[in-house]
Amino acid sequence: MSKYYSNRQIILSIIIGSMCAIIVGSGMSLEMGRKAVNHQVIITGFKFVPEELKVSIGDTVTWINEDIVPHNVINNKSKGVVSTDLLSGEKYTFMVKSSLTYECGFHPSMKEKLLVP
Ligand SMILES: [Cu+2]
Repeated sequence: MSKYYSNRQIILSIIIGSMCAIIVGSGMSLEMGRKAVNHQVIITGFKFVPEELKVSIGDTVTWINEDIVPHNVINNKSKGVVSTDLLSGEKYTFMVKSSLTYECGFHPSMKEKLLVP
């Protein structure tokens, strides 16, 4: 009886172990299949250029302020602060976690849309 259970436990652990290996292996191959990309958004003339960007989760976006006035980046919905205040010539890099619209906390008419397909 105890031998039966120990054999059964061995078989179960082999099956579970194999399933875990398959899941981890497929996840790793997906990760290895693509490289994170850095996208640059120039802030100029009170606009984010480009105003709309197709990105993938894990990519980074660098906002570069080329205006002479400060700008920043906040979450359009939550109004949570994403970047530091960017003085002229300063930049800030952010890692994409989802599709979102951003805006400038000082100038809410400035919008930046990051689209994750
Ligand atoms: Cu601004």
